[in-house]
Amino acid sequence: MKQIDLPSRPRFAELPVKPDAPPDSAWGVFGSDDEVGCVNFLTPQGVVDAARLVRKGKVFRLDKRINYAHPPLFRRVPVRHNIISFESFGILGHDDSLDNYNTQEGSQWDGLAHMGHPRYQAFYNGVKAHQIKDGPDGKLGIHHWADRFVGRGLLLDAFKYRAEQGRPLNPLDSESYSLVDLIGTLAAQQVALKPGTILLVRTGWMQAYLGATAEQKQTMASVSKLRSCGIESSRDLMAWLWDNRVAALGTDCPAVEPWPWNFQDENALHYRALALLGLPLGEQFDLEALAADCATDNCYEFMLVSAPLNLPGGIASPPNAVAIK
Ligand code: UVW
Repeated sequence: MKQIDLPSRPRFAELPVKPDAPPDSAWGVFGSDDEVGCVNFLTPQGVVDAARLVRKGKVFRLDKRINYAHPPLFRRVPVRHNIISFESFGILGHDDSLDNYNTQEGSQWDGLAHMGHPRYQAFYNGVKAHQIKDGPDGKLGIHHWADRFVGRGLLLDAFKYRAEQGRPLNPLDSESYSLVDLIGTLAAQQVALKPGTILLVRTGWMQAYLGATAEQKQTMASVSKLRSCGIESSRDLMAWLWDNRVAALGTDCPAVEPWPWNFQDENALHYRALALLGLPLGEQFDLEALAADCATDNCYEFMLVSAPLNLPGGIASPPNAVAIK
């Protein structure tokens, strides 16, 4: 983790910084070989400042349990957990293994190798698909985040805000939270975005999913039948996130943006965030207990510690994240 001068970085309106880079892209801002994108906004000073947010010793796990979604979304295969006995060695003990573990089966960070841009046929910083797939230590791998994902976390309870505004949103429909909603939530919570914030937005999807019947969950596992709320995919949203030096955007919904999203649409949030800005996207986080606590003490900021898998060349990872207040 290196010290970077956050204010000296270009504003969104000044992007791109390289003549051959796509519009609205941060390619080259952190160097031509950079592989972590907006995670660069997490700095040593940010870690120290985040530690000062720990005041009452409460820890909130932000990942759902593995296999929480039954069946998993997006046709991902359930994990099989095997417990292996040491009996044959004459020892009372076990180890275990996981079969079919898809790093995106549930709570997850999408890494920068998850989605490339359809027009430029490239991932963040111009990386090509073969650079990701060839070799055990592929470009943009999740292992680059293994010791970088610590800083100030901020929860925006947009679901609560919309309900309090008398404009409740159905999380199990393809409705959008707008940038105006997010700014309104910030104002209602009387908090500010600061450089190097890991921004978590509670959309209400996880709560609604957990309350659904087994039959509804079966339907939601179908890619074509799933309907989910999410955050709007607009240029203004990207400018707001970038200009505020947001390091990552996590949510409790399946795709950050509403599902279904149009893979042909070059303006989709996945392309704008992952491929152009290098902004990590978090999905299916469990923000329920954290949101309840924040509503109780009216403190929506905390230290966030996430230790993604140290998997060379990995595409995504369970966040292995805790919020500490
Ligand atoms: C897709 O959007 C296809 O995947 P995810 O939502 O897991 O990033």
